[in-house]
Amino acid sequence: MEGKVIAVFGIANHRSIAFGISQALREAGATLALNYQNERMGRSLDKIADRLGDPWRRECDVTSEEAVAGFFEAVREEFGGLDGIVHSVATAKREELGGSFTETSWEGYELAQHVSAYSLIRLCRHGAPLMEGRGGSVIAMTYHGSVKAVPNYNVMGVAKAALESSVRYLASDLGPRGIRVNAVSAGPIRTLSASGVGGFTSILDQVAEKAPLRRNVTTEDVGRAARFLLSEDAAGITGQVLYVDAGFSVMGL
Ligand code: 1JT
Repeated sequence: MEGKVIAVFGIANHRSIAFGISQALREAGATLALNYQNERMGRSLDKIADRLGDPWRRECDVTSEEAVAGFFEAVREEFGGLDGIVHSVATAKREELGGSFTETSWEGYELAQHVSAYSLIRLCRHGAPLMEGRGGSVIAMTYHGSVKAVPNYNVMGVAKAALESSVRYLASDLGPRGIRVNAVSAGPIRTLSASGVGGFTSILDQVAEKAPLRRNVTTEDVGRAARFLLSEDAAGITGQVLYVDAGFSVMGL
């Protein structure tokens, strides 16, 4: 990944999936451009930035068209172009990750869709011009609750279904410009987001018991798979969802 510039969206702390991906990319010699959502998240990113070689970073709320345009303009000024984008951003109201799916509010649905799914389209719209003619690669993080009804995942499952479908449409749209778009479907990982989910420990234990590999996945596992999709080794792969879940999703019972 030497000489490649990759924009990574979604590092909240050292437990973040985006942090694991960033470390894997850096180990392979990539140059990183990171976002943070707001000033507070910027300060928490400052504390772990040294572990990623103090990379270039800029505030960018993915729900703002202007902020995303500004981020990629700044990347163009700093690096002159871009080779990849990592989308590892999602939000849902806590009360909607649990309880009755039928009670999902429009506000909660809209928020989950905007932050977790539509934002990928926005990143591609503004990022694709910087990747033109460089064989760009985009990845987005997803979860199996997009294709199966997983208790409590609720509104996020619908947002991830939209995200995975968007990956296919973006792959179709951007393929002729030499840009690949894929998703990585990770097994459950204890991140800051997941810590707000009731019963998450039990979810992790059930996966470790039932998955073919008899363990949970780590951000390092996900990081290496993500790096593969961002690299030339995956030059023939686009529009796919690659499962990194210790095999859990292939089990029938
Ligand atoms: C969000 C959260 C997106 C948790 C997420 C997520 N994608 C995966 N997880 C972990 C998870 C959560 C549940 C689950 C399995 C995995 C929380 C904040 C909003 C975004 O249920 C089996 C509920």
